[in-house]
Amino acid sequence: MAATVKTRKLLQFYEQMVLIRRFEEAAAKAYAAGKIKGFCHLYIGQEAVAAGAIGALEKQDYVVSTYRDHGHALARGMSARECMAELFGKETGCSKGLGGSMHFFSKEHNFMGGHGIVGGHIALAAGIAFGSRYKRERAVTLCFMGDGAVNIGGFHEGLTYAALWNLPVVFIVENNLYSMGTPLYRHLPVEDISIKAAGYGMKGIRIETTDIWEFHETLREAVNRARSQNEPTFIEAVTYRYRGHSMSDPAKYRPQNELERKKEQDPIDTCAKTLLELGINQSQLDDIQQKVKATIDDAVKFAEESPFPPLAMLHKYTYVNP
Ligand SMILES: Cc1ncc(C[n+]2csc(CCOP(=O)(O)OP(=O)(O)O)c2C)c(N)n1
Ligand SMILES: [Mg+2]
Repeated sequence: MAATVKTRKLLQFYEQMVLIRRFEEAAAKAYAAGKIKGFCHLYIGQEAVAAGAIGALEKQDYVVSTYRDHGHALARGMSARECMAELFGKETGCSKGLGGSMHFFSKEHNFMGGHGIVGGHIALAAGIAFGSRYKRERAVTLCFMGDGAVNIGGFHEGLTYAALWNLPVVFIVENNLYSMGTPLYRHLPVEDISIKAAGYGMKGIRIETTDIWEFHETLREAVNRARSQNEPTFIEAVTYRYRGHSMSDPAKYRPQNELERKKEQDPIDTCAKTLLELGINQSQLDDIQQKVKATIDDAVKFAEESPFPPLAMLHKYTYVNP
């Protein structure tokens, strides 16, 4: 790929990752101020996975996410306004204020949740991929999950059918080394999760990097395979979350210095370094930071000023209205 194309794409990735991080920092602040209720799981540290993977998709493709979904939604192009308003429980939110942090949805962006049940969405992703193959849409479904999801029944069901029926889907395990406070070695008998793919006759790839370009290239190949050959792929992205599992977790279970060591390989810093090497000036990166700050300030103001949904909405989406 020509250097200029790479630079342009990397600049986009840089902006997206900064957007996700600033969004999450603003969410943490609003949560501490009591403006966001319920669960709230932040994505800080994992930004390269969302941006690098979703950056390989086309408009008609689908994304299915977990309860740690803010970064995926933003990378998919959902606005900071509609995402922040959803966290605040406001009517202008992407799920009309009824879903909250764990249940972001957008029909416009083919963003199919936001799911609170660990692993419950994996068979759903296979179903969406089945639907788009059946309708010959040439659409690929990208399904994110955590390392804690791979022991769940839904994982087995989803991967079995994806492989058996040659579905255009890419499964990505974001292995951030912990399920809540439980480290990987206490809930999985293997360290390399990607080897599970062999049991389904599926291609398995393990990638451990905070270099978004390297990750993106891997994803592009997998997405192409799904689109052109209906061949599913199972990818393990080894990553790290900087914050606790949710806002109520002080994350005291980490070994000493682990967080500091991981931060030395920060995905945003790594991307900035590559961009500087490619000839981008620091002032261009500063401009992006300023632009993102304005976007986030605006999103918070929008969320604060938006109305709560009226009481009459309470049951509106409980049943399908013919
Ligand atoms: C079926 C089910 N069991 C338990 C829970 C409670 N729970 C919520 S998140 C979580 C840990 C999942 O960790 P992982 O899949 O590694 O994702 P991460 O939070 O690290 O992104 C658990 C056990 C749940 N939501 N659903
Ligand atoms: Mg995890």
